Amino acid sequence: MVAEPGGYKLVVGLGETGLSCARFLARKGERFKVVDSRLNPPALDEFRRLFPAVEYELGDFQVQTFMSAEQLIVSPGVSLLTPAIAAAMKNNVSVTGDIDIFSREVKRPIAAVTGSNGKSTVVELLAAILKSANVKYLLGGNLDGANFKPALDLLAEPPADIYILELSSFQLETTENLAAEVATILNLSEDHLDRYASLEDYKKAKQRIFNGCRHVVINRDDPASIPPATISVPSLDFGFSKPGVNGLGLLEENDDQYLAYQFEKIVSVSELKIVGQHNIANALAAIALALTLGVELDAIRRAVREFTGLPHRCQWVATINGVDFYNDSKGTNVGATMAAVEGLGQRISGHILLIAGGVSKGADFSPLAPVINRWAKEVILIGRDALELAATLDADIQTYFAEDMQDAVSVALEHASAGDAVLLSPACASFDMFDNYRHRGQVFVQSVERLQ
Ligand code: UMA
Ligand code: ADP
Repeated sequence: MVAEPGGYKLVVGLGETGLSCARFLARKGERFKVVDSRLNPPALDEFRRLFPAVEYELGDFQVQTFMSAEQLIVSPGVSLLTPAIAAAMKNNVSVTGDIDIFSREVKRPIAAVTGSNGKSTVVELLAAILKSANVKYLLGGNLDGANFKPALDLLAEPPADIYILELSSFQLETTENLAAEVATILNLSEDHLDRYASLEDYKKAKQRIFNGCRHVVINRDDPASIPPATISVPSLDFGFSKPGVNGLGLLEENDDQYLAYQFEKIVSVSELKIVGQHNIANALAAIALALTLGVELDAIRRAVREFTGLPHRCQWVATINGVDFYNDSKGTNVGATMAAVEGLGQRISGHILLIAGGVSKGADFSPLAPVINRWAKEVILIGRDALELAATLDADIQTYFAEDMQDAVSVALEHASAGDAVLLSPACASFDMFDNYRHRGQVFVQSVERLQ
């Protein structure tokens, strides 16, 4: 779209995405303004330093600023239902997001990964596989941690052969035609219901990942991962059953299970350094993506064997008096905590003492109760929605309301026996008590260290 004389693009949000959009627009020599409803958004100082001449508005959104823009570039943290955005859209102002812009600009294939859980693990393992195959890749998008990079910042680097993107439903809402070489929804379970009216709306946002794609990877065990009927492209599937000609799965042999492609064994489950059933699914998904991208099995094998997983995801922290402590602070929704409890429960001789609670994001906690009943002997509750979580647990599950993380780990150790495991997997967001899930995980680790 050609800008009207005096027209401007409006970057909505001044967090990491907004800043990356500003850098991108500046590289392109485009005229833009920035707004953020927060009075002191996180990227403000950096923005002022880099773009002292660019106009910005902070605090309550001014509808006129939105209505007068040529295009809105909306950050993932801002809902399209925000009144100023809705009004501008009604007035035919076009709306885009950083991933949409990325997909129009990039000249090389994209491997795109979304899902409620496992995204970061899968994209990091895929990156490790590409590295082992000497493929030049760049990794970015929603994932944070050591390899955090907003997608548009990837375009400022020398081009890669493959761009791996972790994508959230929020980012996909503003993405029209991603046209990925390969796209996958790893799984779908309740999350972000404070932003979506229903699970169906959340799924619809995720399914936009398939728009214009050339291949798909499907989770046989989760129908929500199947693309809509309008998408008819070659696929590979993965799941826990025996693989067919079209996919990956588990083969049983000599008392061990093997991750396998068709009839070919790749690695045995006992060789994996990542813990739990959910991580077997993650490894199968990453292998399916790599095979779709043409990577040889030898390179895949090497990388999968060596991959140790990411911090804050079912990460072993310490053993005290025969009790293991695991940090799964990234377990921020019910599905994630169910997977972590089940995965760990199956591996230990004793029981789990689960530390959970925080901000529920509108979730229904009830699916957790049967899993907790089966694998846990006590739930230690923290945070704002602790009572709500406690109300869904069976009466015979012991519960304890902790004052803070130190209290939680002390009580857990007091009530645990050798062979048990203490697991922090909150099923909730962290911002009532902590800066983010990483901070929560760090406080857990420090609290455990103080017990020693
Ligand atoms: N916000 C306002 N007013 C504004 C703009 C933002 O109140 O005008 C609030 C939002 O409601 C949100 C927060 O500020 O709570 C951050 O929003 P943002 O869009 O500025 O976020 P960024 O800093 O750009 O970070 C985003 C992703 N965050 C979200 O989608 C909330 C980051 O994912 C991502 O790494 C980054 O872009 C780069 O792509 C984080 C995340 O928590 C890890 N993602 C969610 C998840 O994984 O569950 C979706
Ligand atoms: P995401 O990037 O989607 O948040 P991560 O790989 O960071 O996913 O894992 C976050 C948490 O989700 C983990 O700590 C674990 O509790 C859970 N988890 C990981 N993979 C899966 C999976 N395939 N299915 C269900 N839960 C999972």
